[in-house]
This record gives sequence, structure tokens and C-alpha cells, in this order.
Amino acid sequence: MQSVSHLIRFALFSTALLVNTAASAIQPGGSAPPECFQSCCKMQHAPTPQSSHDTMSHGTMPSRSMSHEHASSLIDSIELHATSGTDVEPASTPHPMWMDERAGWQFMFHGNIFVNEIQQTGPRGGDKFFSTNWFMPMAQHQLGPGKFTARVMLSLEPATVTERRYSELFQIGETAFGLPIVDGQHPHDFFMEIGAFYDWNLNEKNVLSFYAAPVGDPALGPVAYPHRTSASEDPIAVLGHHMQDSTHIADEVVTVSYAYSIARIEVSGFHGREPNENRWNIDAGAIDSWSARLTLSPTRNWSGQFSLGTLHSPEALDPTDDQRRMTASITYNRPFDRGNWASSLVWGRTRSLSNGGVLNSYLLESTLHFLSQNAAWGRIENVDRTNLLLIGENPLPAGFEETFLARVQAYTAGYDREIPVLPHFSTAIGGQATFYGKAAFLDPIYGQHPMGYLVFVRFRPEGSMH
Ligand SMILES: [Cu+2]
Repeated sequence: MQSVSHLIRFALFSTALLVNTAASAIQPGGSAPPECFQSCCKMQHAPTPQSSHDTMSHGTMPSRSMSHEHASSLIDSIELHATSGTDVEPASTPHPMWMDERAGWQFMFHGNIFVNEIQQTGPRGGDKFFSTNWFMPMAQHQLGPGKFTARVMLSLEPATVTERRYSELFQIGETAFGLPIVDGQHPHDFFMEIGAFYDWNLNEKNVLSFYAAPVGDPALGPVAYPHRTSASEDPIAVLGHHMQDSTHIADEVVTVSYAYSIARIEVSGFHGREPNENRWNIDAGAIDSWSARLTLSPTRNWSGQFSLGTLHSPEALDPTDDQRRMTASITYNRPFDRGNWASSLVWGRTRSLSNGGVLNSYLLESTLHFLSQNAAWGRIENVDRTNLLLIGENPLPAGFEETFLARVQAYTAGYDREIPVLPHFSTAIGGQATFYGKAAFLDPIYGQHPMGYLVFVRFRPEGSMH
């Protein structure tokens, strides 16, 4: 049954691709390289001496013109709202998008669609055809002394990740059909974010910001992996997700933040329970959890954060457990001629407030876009895993307590290449391989050398809408 639905989906997808390619062939100039949004940039941001616009190649074809919108300072990044919640990347980070302006409103559309086939080895390894994706339309308008932003982020993963999970060795977190997900990653919710922002510019160096989101991303953790430029070409979740950035979809989020020059402090209240496994609906609950985050961005290329939060009853399978989460991360971004290099170092730690158990996770990842059409990336993770690995996707035994079991390493390397087939999209074909390191006592469950391979096609709105 599953392979039939795979076939149908692949047929639909191929048809759409063909139709679009044909349309671009007959439409004059339809397959022209994405145009540069010089006017938008000038409108929004003072020109900077090393604006990557000046150095990006737009004349040659095809062009992976990465830089369609970027900020000039931390304050500028905050008001750009180019990533999830109130997260920020270094100001020099390119943000591919569609952009338009009408009647004093600026409209932006960010997105990412990966169509993936993953195959993994060993007794626990699974194969899966699925799509990870998100779409983020937003509108901004000058209002009084500040800027108002409304934003929605949607994901079709509830449909494109069948069986409520995709295969990912050693991944744990959340549930599918009432059972723990083990060696798999849950899909994102259809409504990833519904939020409104107001950034009140007290003066050039001071901004007081407000964020309210029935579904949104509180001030906790690094920029969530689906939105990180250092992870832009890697289609699957980080193993440290539930210790680092899993709160990027939370309910009833309210955040107040104050930024001065290169520093920002934020405080959030939100509902601590993770989204339930009905991924189509909007969950709700009391504001019972909090977080605070300090962000420092000393130059256009560097940004770091430290954040701390208390999550009330995050897990459906262990509702009496509250958690304390602590994360720190540093991101370095460097644009250069016909490319960009983004890297992140992330630490995330979760402590159970009922049994005191501590779980740590470490991540280093880097993505290099070079010679306009190429990207190479790597990710190294070192994460604590619990005895859920032994249970697998089975009902929890009576009195089960989740405790530390072993530390697992994952090493990923990948490459993709831009293939210009769709107008107004960056389209790439690529693949990656992941090797895992683990304790020998896990050999009977995972095999001696479990590995994962993934090939994908990626689409990203980029260039002119007109
Ligand atoms: Cu997520």
C-alpha cells in the first residue's frame, strides 16, 4: 500500500515539474535567473559597504543568488523577521524569498520544499519517500513609531510524511499512534506559526519588541534547524531536536524583548506541552512555561545566544515531568563572491525536574554555497539517548522511567547542485550520507555500522514574483 501511494505521489510531483518546466519554456524570459531585489534592499536597509549584493553574480546563468535580503545590524535582523519566532541569524545572512510592495505594505514569502528518499541500514534502519517543507508568507507595515509584522508559517508535512513519522536512526521524541517515536522523526504541524510582531523603535539603537502567537516560537534555543542557514540543505531533523530547538512550535507564545545595539534580552511565556500528534489542528492551553534568552551579535557575521527555560509537562507520555532546558549557540556567517558560508555550534541540555536526569546534546554544522550553483555541508552531532532506544516503538512497560542510556554520534556530509528548471525558484538536486557511532552493546539492535543515505530535490522561492 505504501509503495502505491509513493508512486502516486511521485507521479503527481513529476507531472507538476514537467508542466512548470514547459510553461517556463514557452514564457519569454521565464527561465531567466532570479532578479536582484536592489530596490527592496535600498528601501529597507541602508546600503552597507560590503553588501553581498554587490559581489553576488546575477549576470551569469544559472544563478544561485543567495542574497535577496539581508540585514545590516542586530536591530535590523530583529525587524526583518526572516526566521522562526523572534530568532535571529547574523546580519550578513542571506535570506532567499519573494518580495513585493503594495500600498505601504511589504509582502514576503519564504519557503523550503525537500522531496526525499531515505534509506538506512541495520535492523532498525527504515526506507521512506517523504517531503519535509514549510511556507512562510508575511506582511510588514510601518505603524506609528514602529513596524508591525503579521506572519503565518505552514507545513504540509502532516500529509507528506505518512504514518506520522519518517525514518531517522537514533531519533526519539513525541508520539505516533500513541506509541513513542523511536528511530523516527515526527512531522511538523500544519500551523507552524501564526504570529504578530510589533517592533517599537525607541531610537536608532534601541528597539522594544512584542510578539504574540497562538502558535509560535518562544525565546528558547538557537534558530530552529529548518530555518538555519547553516542547515539550509540538510532535509532532516537534528538528533538534538528535543534538547535544543523543539519548542519552535509551541502554543500561546508571548514574548517581550529589548535590544540595544549589539545585545538583546527576551522573556517568553508559553504553553509547555509539545504539539499533539494530530498535526492538522491548532492546540491550545494555559501559559504555564517560561523562557529567557540573551542574544549577542558583535559584528554582522557573528551571533550567539544563551537561553534558559522551564517546560511544564512537555511530553504526552510522561505528563508529570517538568523540564529545565538550557541552550547556547554561536553562529558565524560569511558571504563572499558567488557564495556564502554559514556555521553553527549548538549545545542543548534538558534536565528532568522529577528525577533529576540530565541529557546533553552537541552539534556542529556548516554549509558552504560556492560558485553560485553548488553547496556542500556537514553536520556532527553527539547526543545523549535514553532507554527508549531499547523499548523501540512499543507500549511503555508499567512504571517505565525514561533515563540516560548511551551517547550516540552522527556524522553527515552532503552536496547539492542548482538545476534551474522552475522560474522564481531555486531548485537543487542533492544527497547526503550519515554514519553513526554508538556503544558496542547496541550492536544487536542497530547492527555494527548503521548508516543512512538520502537523495532529494529541493525547491525554494527565490527571485522576482513579477
Ligand atoms: Cu521541529
